[in-house]
Amino acid sequence: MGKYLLLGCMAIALAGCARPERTVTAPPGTGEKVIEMSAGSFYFNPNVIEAQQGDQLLLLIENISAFEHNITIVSPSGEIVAARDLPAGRTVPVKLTLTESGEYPFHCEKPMHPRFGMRGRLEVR
Ligand SMILES: [Cu+2]
Repeated sequence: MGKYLLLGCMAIALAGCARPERTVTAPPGTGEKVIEMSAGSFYFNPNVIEAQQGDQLLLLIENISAFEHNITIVSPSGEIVAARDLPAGRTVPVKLTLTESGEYPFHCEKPMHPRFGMRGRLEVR
């Protein structure tokens, strides 16, 4: 199954392996906002997170695959604000304060994984 997915992604790698967008919105209010995510081969779910400037997020990212992944999050001004490896089968907490508005792209740092679809973004208003 995973192998076929990999081959399928490789076949369309030049166009990028488009994944449907799965969006969640951080709840309103103050305090830490918990967003549960899963990381698989090769996707994040959700892959679009909507939040407000100033939000403090706690991303709980469960790697549901048998391979190590990673999440690297970049601020709108281009600074890496989080870079964490995600061991197979484990849940890794990632805390993040959204000091800027704009788009925070994120991806898995492992070779070729972003091209296979392992990326997403935080949209901060
Ligand atoms: Cu990965």
